[in-house]
Amino acid sequence: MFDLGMIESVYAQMEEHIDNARKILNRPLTLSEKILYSHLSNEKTEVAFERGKSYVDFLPDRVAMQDATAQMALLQFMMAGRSNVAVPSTVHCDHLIQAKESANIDLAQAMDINGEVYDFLESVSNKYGIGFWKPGAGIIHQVVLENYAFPGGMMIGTDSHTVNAGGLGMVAIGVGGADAVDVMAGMPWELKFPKLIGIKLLGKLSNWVSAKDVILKVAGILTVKGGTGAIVEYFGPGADNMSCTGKGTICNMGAEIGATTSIFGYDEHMGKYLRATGRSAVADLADSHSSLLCADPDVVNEPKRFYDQVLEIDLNKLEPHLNGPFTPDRATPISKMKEEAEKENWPTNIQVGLIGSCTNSSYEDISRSVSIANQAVDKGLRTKARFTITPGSEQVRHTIERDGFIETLEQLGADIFSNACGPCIGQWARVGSEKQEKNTIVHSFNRNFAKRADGNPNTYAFVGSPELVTALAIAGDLTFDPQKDFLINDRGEKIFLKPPVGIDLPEKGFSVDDLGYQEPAKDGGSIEVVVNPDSERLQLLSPFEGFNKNNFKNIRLLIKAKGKCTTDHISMAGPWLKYRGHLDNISDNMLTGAINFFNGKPNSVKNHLNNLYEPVPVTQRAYKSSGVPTIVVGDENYGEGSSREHAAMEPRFLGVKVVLVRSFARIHETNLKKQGMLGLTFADKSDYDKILEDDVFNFIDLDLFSPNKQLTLVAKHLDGSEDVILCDHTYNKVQIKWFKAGSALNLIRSSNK
Ligand code: MIC
Ligand code: SF4
Repeated sequence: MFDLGMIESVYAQMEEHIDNARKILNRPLTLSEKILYSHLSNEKTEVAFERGKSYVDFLPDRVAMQDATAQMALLQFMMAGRSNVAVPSTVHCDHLIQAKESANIDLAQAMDINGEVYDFLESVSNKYGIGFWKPGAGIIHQVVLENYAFPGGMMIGTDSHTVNAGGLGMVAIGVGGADAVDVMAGMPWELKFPKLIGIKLLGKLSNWVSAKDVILKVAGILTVKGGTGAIVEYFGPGADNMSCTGKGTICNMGAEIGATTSIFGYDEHMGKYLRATGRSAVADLADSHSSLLCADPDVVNEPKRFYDQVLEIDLNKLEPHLNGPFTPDRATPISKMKEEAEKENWPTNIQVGLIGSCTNSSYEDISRSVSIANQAVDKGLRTKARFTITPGSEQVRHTIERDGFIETLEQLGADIFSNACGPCIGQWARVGSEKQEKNTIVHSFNRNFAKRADGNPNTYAFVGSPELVTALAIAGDLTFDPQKDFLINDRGEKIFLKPPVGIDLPEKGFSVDDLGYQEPAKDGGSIEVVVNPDSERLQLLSPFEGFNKNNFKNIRLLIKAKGKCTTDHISMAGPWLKYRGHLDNISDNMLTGAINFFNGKPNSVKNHLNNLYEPVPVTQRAYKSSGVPTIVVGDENYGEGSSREHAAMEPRFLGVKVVLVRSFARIHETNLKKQGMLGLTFADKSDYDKILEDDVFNFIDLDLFSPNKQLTLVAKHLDGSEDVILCDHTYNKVQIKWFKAGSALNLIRSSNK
């Protein structure tokens, strides 16, 4: 068991902190407030923070990093001048394993291809006291849920789905690597005090309706930006009736509505889960502090008085959903899919069904899927589509193998891939995807942006529960509604599938031979971290230059991005994951997925140095070498999706000075600030329309940059006319210092010197 001492000390102080908060706020408290106020860096605060306004310093209990983001986080941490991490931290090797043949072959291949990166992560972890989860151990969020998450705790992780741990009552927040560096360096971590959305769940899940459908429905209501700046707190009888891992699924996909995090109060399901995963001592502690680990009763009884927004979902009336294509908030109940697919001309023939990922690979999830698979195997059905599974952890994989689930899934024709992200993040050697044919896949993951799973922009990906994906893979048809439609087996008989039945936790307990965990050295002082200067995969960082106002004159437009521009559009994953530790190399993917407003094409922008349309990175590198500053203009919710700070570091590295958009996603906005970039929003959103391709921009008042004061940008058009564009920003005093110093890290370095 990990962290018991730390958890004891969190609980020992919690009551006092909460009493203090109750005095300051003078009213009953939500769960999020209890946890946030008991993790303040200034414990003796006497102020009530304003939700959505106050910047507050916190001291999270732990940090988790996955391999694709840990490289950049740790390259930065190495510059911070510390000998050890200040709080318990872990690295998880999950994103770099490609799904191709089968688990063992793929894992061996990954060890070979990524050896240099794994060695780097392992030695840095060993040196600085960071726990290391080897390739094959599992996906970060599942491993965290099984080993580290605890009710009432607070953690940050360099991955947007860190929020998964809300299923175990933790405030767990996805951040960029630079934020992780703050916490690992022992500094307070700053967050704008979130707004609070309360979601009351009534009724009980039954038949084909699962926890996944709750969040698919919520995403449909709130959309991809509806949770921005807010914590979503779930409560009510529907929550009390739901397994801990089901709660995890709901919190996981809170990232898809932009929420800072999501959380459930401590209950008996969480206690059972802690015990089943070998943490009875933590469960005992949580039991004896249970009133601290839930919202106060008045809050639950009269939620409208205490949350900024309240929704109610009746699980008895909920339907199974499929969300997609191309965005996770386009929600369609399965009963309406036939109509919708016809109307939208979506391909209905399903090519592949994929289950697993950090979102849905619990024992319960697999057992529900297996209950469908069992019926199919018994009745002489096979899958019409290809069917694949990526287990979330070695512990789950080992246990489902012991309990015969893997065998059943294989009888149905499933391919079992490694315990890793795989197809969820484009690590999928899908045969034929390069032909870019229009096709449909269904999966139980969380994101379905264009090109995400297989690099093919014409793959229509729909997100659903694992059991629904299993049924759809058997039917091979997107419009199949297992609640009323039948299938025909090899003897020509009509088969109705019975609703899935799940097993919350394994009756015989979890079992595993090797967790895949490696404890760091007690004293790592003498461990040397080697980065080969000729490496293609790793590159030591050099500090970014500080603010110099002369660099902000005669700015050119690099790109005005049209519509959705997620971090996958700004810094694509899949084939580019291999350069996550090499800033120069990965910068060659910068904004290559963004659509140029002026010609409707990706990766084709006007290079004003030669008047040709060229790829974005090529154009920006040309500007960089000629010393031409540039601006990137974007639409709503710019930078939605991942926590990858590469989406902020690449433009910073290549010399972009400003990112001006209609609105930002939270993590991306912070990442830009941390890297010393100027991230602004249009004060008047319709000014987006005033930006023309040949404009030249000048700031008039950047030398007066201060909190709560707009900045003025003048856009000179080709015909000599001008538009004055007022820009809003959310920089506070410290963040302006980051900007002036060139990055937040530059400030840490100067204070550690
Ligand atoms: C994702 O799901 O998009 C990722 C890959 O896990 C990212 C992190 C990354 O880009 O490395 C995330 O969600 O933060
Ligand atoms: Fe991995 Fe996908 Fe989960 Fe991201 S969402 S951590 S890529 S499994």
